[in-house]
Order: sequence, then structure tokens, then C-alpha cells
Amino acid sequence: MIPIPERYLNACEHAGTVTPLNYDGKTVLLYQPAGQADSLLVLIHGGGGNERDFFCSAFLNIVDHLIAERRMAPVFIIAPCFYDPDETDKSPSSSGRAVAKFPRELRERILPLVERYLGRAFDRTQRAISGFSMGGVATWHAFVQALDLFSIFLPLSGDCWIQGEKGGGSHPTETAQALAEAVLRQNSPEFLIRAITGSKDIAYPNLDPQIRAMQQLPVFLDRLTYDVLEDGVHDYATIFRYLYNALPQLFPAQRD
Ligand code: FER
Repeated sequence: MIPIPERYLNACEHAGTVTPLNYDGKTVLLYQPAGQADSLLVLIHGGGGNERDFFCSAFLNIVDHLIAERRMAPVFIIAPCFYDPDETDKSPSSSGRAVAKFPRELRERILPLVERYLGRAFDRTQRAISGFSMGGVATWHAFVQALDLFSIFLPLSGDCWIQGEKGGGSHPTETAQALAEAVLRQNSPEFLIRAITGSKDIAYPNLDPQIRAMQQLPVFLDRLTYDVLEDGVHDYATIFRYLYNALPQLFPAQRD
């Protein structure tokens, strides 16, 4: 996994725009790239965070540069917040409850809002979902609840909590089994999971056993890729590096 070139952190000449969209006392941020985009990525913050965490940083500069240099296709990116507007409890158990019900908010409120604003719809093959830490936990919930909405899942340093808090580590076999059953229950559509973490990440002991259990199940064969960055830790700088490497693979630039 290569490091991000230093110049990618600086502002790009061909930059996208960010628009805040409001609903139910909350805000979702919409990044519109320079150029014609045909897919939509949902990018979810970590525990204690909000919709600004990914977008107030060098992250969008990196995306701008990848697109400007035709290393990836232009994509719309939305950054929502999974907490209720009045929520003050940001503990793991409170965050765990918030992310478990978040796919429903994506389905009923956020995706319709964004698609109405853009004046166009996306189908599941054009939608991807990713998140860091609790946002990764949210990404696994979306896999269980919303395979009809998304085809690409990019959980970053977060495990699946459908068997309880940090259940990917404490109940890896049961978690993998439940994820496989979720595929069958949702009529076995095509999908791709790309899980990434670091060997020194606090979520590594939870995510790694889960992925190893999933790798034993035929349903995930050829549909699951897994990368562990040597010495990678649990912070946004490291997560940007994962996205820098993964986004060009998931959204390949069109050849002309
Ligand atoms: C994990 C998944 C998520 C984990 C921690 C989190 C320690 C997030 C906690 C938080 O944001 O409060 O596997 O392992």
C-alpha cells in the first residue's frame, strides 16, 4: 500500500465543490467532483465524530488530484452523521445503537434527499459505502440491511457488531455466518467487500478474526479482499492512505 504523494495534500487546480444539505435537524455534506460522475460513495465518520470529519481535511484534495490525474473516475461523495441531532452520549454502546439504525436513515431520508438534489437516481451497482471505525461498523450494518442499495462495501478499521459490541472479535464464526445468511436473505446479489485495517490498529483484534472466518465461507470467495497495513494505526491520516489506494481500484478511470 503506497504512501500518499505529498503534493496530493495541497489544493488541486480542478477541485470539486461541497454543498451542505439539511434534513431533520441534521446535515449531510455532498462533494461534487470536477467532471461527469456516475457513482455515489457514502463515507461515514468514526465514534464521537460528525459529517465534517472527512471533508474538513486534506482528504478532498487527495480525491481531487486522483480524479484530475485520471487515476480514478469522478464520483459523488456524501458524508452524513449517524448520531441523532440531540445525542450527547457518544460512548461505544450509544454509537453502536446509532449505527445499527443508520441504514434505514440512509434509505428513507439521505439517499432520496441527495438524489432529489442532484436530479438523478443511482442503482445499487453505482453506489458504494465506506466508513472509519464506528463508520466501518455502520458499513457492515448496511451490508446486512441494504444489499439492495449498495454493491461495494469498504469497511475501514471497524468490525461487524451484529453479534454484539466488537462481535467480529468475540464471535467471528457466528458473525461470518450471519453475514452469509444476510446475502441469501437479500436474494444473493453481486457485491464486493474490501476490508482494510492496520496491524497496530485498535480494531485489528476484532476485524481480523471476523475476516478470517469469512474467508472460510464459499459465498465470500472472490467477493472479499482484505489488506492489513504493517504498523497501521487507528487514525484519519492512515485511513486516507487506505482510501488513496482503494478508490482508484473501486472507481477505475474511464479510458478514452
Ligand atoms: C472496533 C470497531 C469500532 C473497535 C473500536 C471501534 C476497539 C470504535 C470505537 C469508538 O469509536 O468509540 O473493532 O475496536
